[in-house]
Amino acid sequence: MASKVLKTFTLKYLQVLDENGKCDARLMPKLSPRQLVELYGLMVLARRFDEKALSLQRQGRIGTYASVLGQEAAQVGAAFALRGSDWVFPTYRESALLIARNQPMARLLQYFGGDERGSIPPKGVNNFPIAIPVGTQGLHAVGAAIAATIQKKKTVAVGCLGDGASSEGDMNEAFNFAGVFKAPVIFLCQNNQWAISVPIKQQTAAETIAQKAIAFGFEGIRVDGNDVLAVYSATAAAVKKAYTGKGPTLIECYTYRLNNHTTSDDASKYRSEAEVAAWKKKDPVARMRKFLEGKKIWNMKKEEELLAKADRQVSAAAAEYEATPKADAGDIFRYQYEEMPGFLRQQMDDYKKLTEGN
Ligand SMILES: Cc1ncc(C[n+]2csc(CCOP(=O)(O)OP(=O)(O)O)c2C)c(N)n1
Ligand SMILES: [Mg+2]
Repeated sequence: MASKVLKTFTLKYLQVLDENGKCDARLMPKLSPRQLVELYGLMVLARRFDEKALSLQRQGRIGTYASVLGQEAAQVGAAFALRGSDWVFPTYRESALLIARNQPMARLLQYFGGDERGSIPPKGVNNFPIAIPVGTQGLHAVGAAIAATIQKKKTVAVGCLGDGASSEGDMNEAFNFAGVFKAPVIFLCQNNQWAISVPIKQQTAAETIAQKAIAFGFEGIRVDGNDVLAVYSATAAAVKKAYTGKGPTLIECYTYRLNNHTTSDDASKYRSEAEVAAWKKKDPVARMRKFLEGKKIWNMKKEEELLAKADRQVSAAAAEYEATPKADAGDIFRYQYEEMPGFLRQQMDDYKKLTEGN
């Protein structure tokens, strides 16, 4: 008989910038002043896009939209560590990630306007189409990562997930496959504390999401998801690991969804104003701005120029979207059967009548 400790585990947490924009110089990633400003610019652009998308939805010009407010650092920081040839598998809440991955903003609006052609990535950039089913992105990413290994390509695949998605069977199967096959994959989890109205405490009894990786035999790390430099650093390390055959990483970005779940939700029904106010103080964009100002590479004039430029870019994207001919509504019904059955034709005709003129 024996009673002994077989294994003990530790879990890393990474924060480079604190809430006041003060950095820990020892943890600072090697980025030039130009790159630091670029990171900030991308977060600002994503935030302006988000505001525009919400307003277009209110005007009935796009469909349901999932705001990225508060999660810009988690997405921009991760994207910045990737190459165009790496694969990303986004959920519906990845506008900032996709903008930082050069997905044209007009196409993002087109997608949220119900037109799948908006999913087409720019040449040479492997952005997979947004998938709405929660938890599917992990399996897609692992599949792509294993395929890349077979093809001997130096590629990492990033599967996006939320705290809610970490409970899905699909995602846990993806973790398992990734571990067993040492797949060059990164699970980029944005723990934004809520899965619609389900808080993290009801989602899992685990203290962190990062620790779930340990059970599957690979590394998990929690980072301050409102710190763009921490997310960049952790992702860059995970990319390096994947490229050198050392397998998967689960990165838990500890962050917060400042807005409603989507434009169809009212979060004030299930969470307190005090909670939201506390997280507003940790704003990722303001934090990076303070850091840049502290380094004397940012000032009011540069800020004004950046905001004006972002507004111009977003307005141009909205205008381009509005000027793009709408998809034929019948496309929803086509391509399912070689010959369209009568009941589907009837639905198509009814739908067309309903949407005519819109
Ligand atoms: C398989 C599946 N089940 C349920 C839904 C409905 N649904 C949409 S978003 C969501 C919550 C997801 O929460 P989380 O993974 O934390 O992502 P977040 O929305 O917070 O970014 C649910 C249950 C869905 N889209 N797909
Ligand atoms: Mg969530």
